[in-house]
Amino acid sequence: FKIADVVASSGSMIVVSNRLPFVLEKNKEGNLCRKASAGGLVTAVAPVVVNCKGLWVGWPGIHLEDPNQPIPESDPNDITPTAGLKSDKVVSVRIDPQIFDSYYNGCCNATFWPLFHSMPDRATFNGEHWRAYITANKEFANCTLTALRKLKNTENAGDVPLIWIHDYHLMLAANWIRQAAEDENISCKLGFFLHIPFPPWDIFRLFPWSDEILQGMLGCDMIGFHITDYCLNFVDCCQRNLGCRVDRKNLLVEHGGRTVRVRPLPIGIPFERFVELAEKAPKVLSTTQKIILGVDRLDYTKGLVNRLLAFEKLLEKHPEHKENVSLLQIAVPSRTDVKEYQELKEEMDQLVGRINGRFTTPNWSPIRYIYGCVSQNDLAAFYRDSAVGLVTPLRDGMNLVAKEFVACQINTPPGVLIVSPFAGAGETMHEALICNPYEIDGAAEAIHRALTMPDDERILRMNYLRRREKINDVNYWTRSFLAAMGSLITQEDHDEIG
Ligand code: ADQ
Repeated sequence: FKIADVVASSGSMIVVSNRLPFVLEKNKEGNLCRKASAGGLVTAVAPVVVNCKGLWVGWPGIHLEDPNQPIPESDPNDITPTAGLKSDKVVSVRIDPQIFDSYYNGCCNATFWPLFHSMPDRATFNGEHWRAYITANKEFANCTLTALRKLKNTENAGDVPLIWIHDYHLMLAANWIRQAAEDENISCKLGFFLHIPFPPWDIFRLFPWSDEILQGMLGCDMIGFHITDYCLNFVDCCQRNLGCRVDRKNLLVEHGGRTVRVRPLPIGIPFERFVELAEKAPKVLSTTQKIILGVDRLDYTKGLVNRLLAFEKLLEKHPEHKENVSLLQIAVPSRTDVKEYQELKEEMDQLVGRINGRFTTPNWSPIRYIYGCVSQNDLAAFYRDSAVGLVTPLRDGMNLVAKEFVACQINTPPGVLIVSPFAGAGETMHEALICNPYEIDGAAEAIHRALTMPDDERILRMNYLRRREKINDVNYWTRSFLAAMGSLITQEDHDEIG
């Protein structure tokens, strides 16, 4: 088949994620309405769900008082990919607010997030949070089973539906879905994708209920991670925790009489959309200085403190950059009700103040710090007009900012990407400058090298980076997932069926 022609999943599809692809809000009149999400994942997956008349199971972003309250249809002016997702294709999961808090803020964000990013000292281990995680996952599994039964009784009845579960919030659901579906004689294929790293065994086993996590995930037929390292970590944990027979070369795990496939499926971005944005976006930076750009959620995994220290070191060691470069750091507020995130914000505010206080002259400030969201247009203009893209997480599943920066480099000469080896993107974007964010001197030197890189080297590196991301875009990722599940259908097949 021609991979570019693939349009849909061969059967119907149920996507399960913590959040629905839109959130519900109350408007001024007190009526519920949808607010679209613009993330790459939604852009890529929503059209496939719409095309194959599939369903999306997730939490709607607010705790609805009336459990029977219907989901509103999309606004007629909505042009986002989720607009085609009719309300009867959306299954909204309702969870008791207290349980939800322990599940989401507790187990997901205070335990799995730091642990899976190999930062065990930041992780809390709490039995109540774990029990809430089990309860929430059961609820997601029950809602998915309801959706599955619904599909069985519709026009798609002959299909083997594909259930695609996303991320660390839902690592237990697959096994329960599989068991209940088998009991009721409903066929389905189960796939899982983890958007964050899967840690090495020595870290993973710190979680007191780690066996249950593996058993939950092994309910799937196929499990996808961004890169091979995470796949190998997972396979290793299955062998050492559960004693499974494994095949490291072919990434297979035997469990409960079944063979589960494990696959590296590095996520991409909607490349052409970012190119278009970069072509159209008006200039927002009016400056003669070269801009070094950082764009991140304000999260301790993103290495923001180390980045500011590296920039300070650059100005110390290479004073010729003073008044000629500025660091533009955009930090998106994230998990603002969690203490650690509030402390990080404090630390950033102080550090920015200290460095600016130290170096600012009447005509120049070294750091411009935006704490907030920016529009997609402005984001594309920032990416396009920066000389250096600085992506230096301490640990990151993939990192889409690195890819979006590259897509927007349409000017000649282009900018230079610096990326941490501890991000999935560092594994795949070989022509970027690689910099270890833990070593401040080395990171400062990497920035200096980027700022002084000859044009022909910039062009060569960026050409290769752009070519790879253009081919391996987010649609390619979705198709690769469907292919790995054996659920791929080409344009030709589609026409025949149609
Ligand atoms: P995140 O940790 O959220 O994702 P990342 O991959 O960098 O991290 O994605 C952030 C997204 O937010 C980007 O698409 C970016 O454009 C957007 N964004 C950032 N700042 C913004 C701003 N100020 N205004 C508007 N938009 C902004 C998790 C994992 C990653 C993995 C992704 C996808 O942690 O490692 O790459 O999922 O699998």
